[in-house]
Amino acid sequence: GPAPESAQPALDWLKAHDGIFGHFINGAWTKPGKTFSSDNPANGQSLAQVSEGTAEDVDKAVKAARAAFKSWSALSGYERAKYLYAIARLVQKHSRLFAVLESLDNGKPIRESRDIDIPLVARHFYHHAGWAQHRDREFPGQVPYGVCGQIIPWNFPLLMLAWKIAPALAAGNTVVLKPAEFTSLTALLFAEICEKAGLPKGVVNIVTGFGDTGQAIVAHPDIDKIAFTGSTEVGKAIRAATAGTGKGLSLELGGKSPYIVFEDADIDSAIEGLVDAIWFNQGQVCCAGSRLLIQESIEDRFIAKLKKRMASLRVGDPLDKAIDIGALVAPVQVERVRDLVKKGAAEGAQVYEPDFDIPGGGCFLKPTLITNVSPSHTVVTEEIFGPVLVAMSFRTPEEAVALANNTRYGLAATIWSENINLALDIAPKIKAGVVWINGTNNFDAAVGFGGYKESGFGREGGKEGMGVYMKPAWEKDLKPAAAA
Ligand code: TXE
Repeated sequence: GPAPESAQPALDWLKAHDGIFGHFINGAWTKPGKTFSSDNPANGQSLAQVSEGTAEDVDKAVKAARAAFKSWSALSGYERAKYLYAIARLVQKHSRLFAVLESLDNGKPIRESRDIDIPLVARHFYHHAGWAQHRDREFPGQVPYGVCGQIIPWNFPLLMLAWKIAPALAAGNTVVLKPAEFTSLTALLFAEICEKAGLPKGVVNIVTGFGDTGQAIVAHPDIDKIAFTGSTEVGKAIRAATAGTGKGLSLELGGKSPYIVFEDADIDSAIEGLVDAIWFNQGQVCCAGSRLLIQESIEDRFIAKLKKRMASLRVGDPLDKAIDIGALVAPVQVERVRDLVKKGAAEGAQVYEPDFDIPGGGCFLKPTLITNVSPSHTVVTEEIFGPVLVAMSFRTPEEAVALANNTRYGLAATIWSENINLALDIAPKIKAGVVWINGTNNFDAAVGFGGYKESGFGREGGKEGMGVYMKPAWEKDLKPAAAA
């Protein structure tokens, strides 16, 4: 196969920073404080030391963002757009470095970081440069919140940063963003991009750290809005912590999305879609099609084909361009996934893994299929967030809808059928933020993405996503009591 992608550009960049990072606050790097290691999950080696953000660090960042808000929000939309365009172009210019750094830090296949994550990041900033200019016409009587605290997960580190920062800036807010502790590095590289783009100091502040740093952001009295993507558990805690404070809030949480295949589906396409739905990014995707619902009449044939396809998936070094599945983000995530699969087996499920070797010494797992389950089984109800598909069958479209909706989540769904009338009849009956028909994982910066039920609320992308960063002008001078 082709030679693996070279890690060198990323290693050189880390070396240029002596492998240790402070926070990016008010347009400058702070002196590193107490640090922790950011590891490469493919081999366990440390990539860099990253600082643990304290409440004082967060406070400094909020003060910088508050000071910057006045002039940033007073710029014309056209002027704000120029910065967003500049950021987009710089992300493209440094896309190889970003992609390699992302794959080293997160474990995702280089093909995905290079062809999906990083291009979508650039696309997101380009798209929102347009929104900066259309804001006042499309949102009459609305103003930006002010300072936004943004907390993001590790599964799409730079892309989740783009989903948060691009609309916030386009609307005229300033931000304090905390990347996930496993994957801080591309956020820190992004800080450099902001410098290169000439973004006024304090508009974007990056504070690294663990959950307690996130808590300090959520608790800070001078933050006007919190945006969070991560686990449902932490999302609930954040909602409780912000209740009654007057802070705005949007949450993008977990999922257990159904992938429904009807008997008249194009089976080969449905199987390729399924590979993308559940094995893309090692299954660490909030909208992963993790619950296969298959019509009983084709169940045996479909499962046999699926197993064959699973046996041809290649698990290996994330920088190897020929692999399909890289490393999970961290040992703790591997353990979480293994525990859930064990629980499934203990509850009587059948667990299938293809018979091939995977690399040792890293966070690698085989693609896994779980069958012989009932709706109450843990593996059916819980988000696994790993390369594990759970399959169940149905007889009628009504039963498919009932099974699809039998979840506390509501983020995404996929329907596969050659009968478009059937697909269009089913789609609106499924309570999910997005329903894909004969396709899956289709994202665009112009389309709002988000959930129902325990998958959260608020949308990211498009006009709906912009709306999440604006509030009625009459609220402008109202302050939460704690900040008054
Ligand atoms: O998430 P956390 P974890 C799900 C997935 C996964 C599970 C656990 O099922 O297996 O969550 O992952 C910060 N206040 N998803 O533990 O803890 C944290 O530092 C404020 C689905 O990594 O929610 C990180 O920056 N912030 C999800 C971010 O929250 C806190 C993606 C997410 O971490 C905090 C990730 C606190 N009390 C996990 N505690 C998706 N929807 O895509 C932690 N954080």
